[in-house]
Amino acid sequence: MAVERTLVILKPDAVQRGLSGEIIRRLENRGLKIIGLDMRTIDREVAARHYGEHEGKPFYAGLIDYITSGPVVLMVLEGPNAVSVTRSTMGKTNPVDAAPGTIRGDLGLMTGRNLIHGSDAPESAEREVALFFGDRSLPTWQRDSDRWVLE
Ligand code: DAT
Ligand code: MG
Repeated sequence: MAVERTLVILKPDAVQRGLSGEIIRRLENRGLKIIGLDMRTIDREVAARHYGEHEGKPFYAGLIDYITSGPVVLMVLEGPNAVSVTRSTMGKTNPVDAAPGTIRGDLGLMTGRNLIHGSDAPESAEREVALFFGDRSLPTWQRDSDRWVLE
Protein backbone atom coordinates (compact mmCIF):
# COMPACT_ATOMS: atom_id res chain seq x y z
CA MET A 1 0.00 0.00 0.00
CA ALA A 2 1.65 3.19 -1.20
CA VAL A 3 0.68 6.18 0.91
CA GLU A 4 0.81 9.11 -1.48
CA ARG A 5 0.09 12.80 -1.58
CA THR A 6 -1.70 14.55 -4.38
CA LEU A 7 -2.43 18.16 -5.28
CA VAL A 8 -6.03 19.13 -5.98
CA ILE A 9 -7.28 22.43 -7.35
CA LEU A 10 -10.96 23.31 -7.18
CA LYS A 11 -10.97 25.52 -10.24
CA PRO A 12 -12.62 28.97 -10.44
CA ASP A 13 -15.87 27.54 -11.87
CA ALA A 14 -16.21 25.16 -8.89
CA VAL A 15 -15.73 28.06 -6.46
CA GLN A 16 -18.06 30.41 -8.36
CA ARG A 17 -20.77 27.76 -8.60
CA GLY A 18 -20.61 27.12 -4.85
CA LEU A 19 -19.47 23.53 -5.37
CA SER A 20 -16.33 23.60 -3.20
CA GLY A 21 -18.05 21.88 -0.29
CA GLU A 22 -19.69 19.28 -2.53
CA ILE A 23 -16.38 18.37 -4.14
CA ILE A 24 -14.40 18.33 -0.89
CA ARG A 25 -17.13 16.16 0.63
CA ARG A 26 -16.75 13.56 -2.12
CA LEU A 27 -12.98 13.36 -1.73
CA GLU A 28 -13.12 13.32 2.07
CA ASN A 29 -15.86 10.69 2.07
CA ARG A 30 -13.71 8.52 -0.16
CA GLY A 31 -11.31 8.32 2.79
CA LEU A 32 -8.60 10.73 1.69
CA LYS A 33 -7.14 12.94 4.40
CA ILE A 34 -6.75 16.68 3.95
CA ILE A 35 -3.28 17.81 4.98
CA GLY A 36 -3.22 21.17 3.18
CA LEU A 37 -5.98 23.64 2.33
CA ASP A 38 -5.87 27.17 1.00
CA MET A 39 -7.80 29.64 -1.09
CA ARG A 40 -6.03 32.02 -3.43
CA THR A 41 -6.04 33.42 -6.95
CA ILE A 42 -3.28 31.80 -8.98
CA ASP A 43 -1.09 34.29 -10.84
CA ARG A 44 -0.18 33.79 -14.49
CA GLU A 45 3.45 32.90 -13.79
CA VAL A 46 2.53 30.10 -11.38
CA ALA A 47 -0.23 28.94 -13.75
CA ALA A 48 2.30 28.75 -16.60
CA ARG A 49 4.62 26.64 -14.46
CA HIS A 50 1.78 24.39 -13.36
CA TYR A 51 0.53 23.82 -16.92
CA GLY A 52 3.96 23.93 -18.60
CA GLU A 53 3.37 20.57 -20.31
CA HIS A 54 0.48 22.11 -22.29
CA GLU A 55 2.32 25.18 -23.57
CA GLY A 56 1.88 25.51 -27.34
CA LYS A 57 -1.37 23.57 -27.46
CA PRO A 58 -4.43 25.31 -28.94
CA PHE A 59 -6.27 25.42 -25.63
CA TYR A 60 -3.29 26.71 -23.61
CA ALA A 61 -4.15 30.44 -23.60
CA GLY A 62 -7.76 29.75 -22.61
CA LEU A 63 -6.59 27.35 -19.91
CA ILE A 64 -4.33 29.99 -18.34
CA ASP A 65 -7.10 32.62 -18.54
CA TYR A 66 -9.54 30.21 -16.90
CA ILE A 67 -7.34 28.99 -14.05
CA THR A 68 -6.31 32.57 -13.16
CA SER A 69 -9.81 34.05 -13.53
CA GLY A 70 -10.77 33.91 -9.85
CA PRO A 71 -10.02 32.29 -6.53
CA VAL A 72 -9.39 28.56 -6.35
CA VAL A 73 -9.29 26.14 -3.45
CA LEU A 74 -6.00 24.25 -3.23
CA MET A 75 -5.70 21.01 -1.33
CA VAL A 76 -3.09 18.43 -0.53
CA LEU A 77 -4.69 15.04 0.03
CA GLU A 78 -3.00 12.03 1.53
CA GLY A 79 -3.89 8.35 1.51
CA PRO A 80 -3.14 5.00 -0.07
CA ASN A 81 -2.85 5.51 -3.83
CA ALA A 82 -4.10 9.08 -3.38
CA VAL A 83 -3.13 10.06 -6.94
CA SER A 84 -5.16 7.43 -8.78
CA VAL A 85 -7.99 7.42 -6.24
CA THR A 86 -8.40 11.17 -6.71
CA ARG A 87 -8.24 10.85 -10.50
CA SER A 88 -10.92 8.15 -10.55
CA THR A 89 -13.14 10.20 -8.23
CA MET A 90 -12.70 13.21 -10.57
CA GLY A 91 -13.55 11.36 -13.79
CA LYS A 92 -12.19 11.86 -17.27
CA THR A 93 -10.86 15.21 -18.48
CA ASN A 94 -13.81 15.82 -20.81
CA PRO A 95 -16.97 15.68 -18.67
CA VAL A 96 -18.82 14.21 -21.66
CA ASP A 97 -16.69 11.08 -21.23
CA ALA A 98 -16.66 11.14 -17.41
CA ALA A 99 -18.74 8.41 -15.82
CA PRO A 100 -21.81 9.36 -13.81
CA GLY A 101 -20.87 9.24 -10.15
CA THR A 102 -17.62 11.08 -10.76
CA ILE A 103 -17.18 14.77 -9.96
CA ARG A 104 -16.83 15.81 -13.60
CA GLY A 105 -19.49 13.32 -14.75
CA ASP A 106 -22.04 14.62 -12.27
CA LEU A 107 -21.24 18.32 -12.16
CA GLY A 108 -19.66 19.34 -15.48
CA LEU A 109 -20.35 19.55 -19.20
CA MET A 110 -17.24 20.95 -20.89
CA THR A 111 -13.49 20.29 -20.83
CA GLY A 112 -12.73 23.98 -20.39
CA ARG A 113 -14.95 24.11 -17.27
CA ASN A 114 -14.15 20.75 -15.72
CA LEU A 115 -14.09 21.93 -12.11
CA ILE A 116 -11.08 20.17 -10.69
CA HIS A 117 -7.40 19.42 -11.16
CA GLY A 118 -5.68 16.39 -9.65
CA SER A 119 -2.04 15.40 -10.12
CA ASP A 120 -1.57 12.64 -12.71
CA ALA A 121 1.37 10.80 -11.09
CA PRO A 122 3.25 10.77 -7.77
CA GLU A 123 6.14 12.69 -9.41
CA SER A 124 3.81 15.44 -10.68
CA ALA A 125 2.16 15.53 -7.26
CA GLU A 126 5.50 16.19 -5.59
CA ARG A 127 6.28 18.99 -8.04
CA GLU A 128 2.80 20.53 -7.75
CA VAL A 129 2.69 20.36 -3.94
CA ALA A 130 6.07 22.14 -3.91
CA LEU A 131 4.79 24.76 -6.38
CA PHE A 132 1.68 25.64 -4.37
CA PHE A 133 2.60 24.75 -0.78
CA GLY A 134 6.39 24.84 -0.88
CA ASP A 135 6.64 27.73 1.56
CA ARG A 136 4.58 26.05 4.30
CA SER A 137 4.85 23.04 6.48
CA LEU A 138 1.98 20.59 6.13
CA PRO A 139 0.66 19.04 9.32
CA THR A 140 1.27 15.40 10.09
CA TRP A 141 -1.80 14.24 11.93
CA GLN A 142 -3.38 11.01 12.97
CA ARG A 143 -7.04 10.73 12.01
CA ASP A 144 -8.85 8.60 14.55
CA SER A 145 -11.31 7.22 11.99
CA ASP A 146 -8.50 5.88 9.81
CA ARG A 147 -8.57 2.49 11.52
CA TRP A 148 -12.07 2.08 10.06
CA VAL A 149 -10.93 3.12 6.58
CA LEU A 150 -7.44 1.65 6.30
CA GLU A 151 -6.58 -1.96 7.04
P1 DAT B 1 -6.53 16.68 -16.59
O1 DAT B 1 -7.00 17.98 -16.01
O2 DAT B 1 -7.61 15.65 -16.60
O3 DAT B 1 -5.25 16.18 -15.98
P2 DAT B 1 -4.92 17.44 -18.90
O4 DAT B 1 -3.73 17.46 -18.00
O5 DAT B 1 -4.81 16.69 -20.17
O6 DAT B 1 -6.23 16.94 -18.15
O7 DAT B 1 -5.28 18.93 -19.30
C1 DAT B 1 -5.26 19.96 -18.33
C2 DAT B 1 -6.46 20.84 -18.51
O8 DAT B 1 -6.40 21.47 -19.79
C3 DAT B 1 -7.79 20.09 -18.51
O9 DAT B 1 -8.29 19.87 -17.22
C4 DAT B 1 -8.65 21.00 -19.30
C5 DAT B 1 -7.69 21.59 -20.32
N1 DAT B 1 -7.74 20.81 -21.58
C6 DAT B 1 -7.11 19.64 -21.84
N2 DAT B 1 -7.37 19.20 -23.07
C7 DAT B 1 -8.19 20.13 -23.61
C8 DAT B 1 -8.83 20.27 -24.88
N3 DAT B 1 -8.66 19.36 -25.84
N4 DAT B 1 -9.61 21.36 -25.08
C9 DAT B 1 -9.78 22.27 -24.12
N5 DAT B 1 -9.20 22.22 -22.90
C10 DAT B 1 -8.42 21.16 -22.65
MG1 MG C 1 -3.31 16.84 -16.09
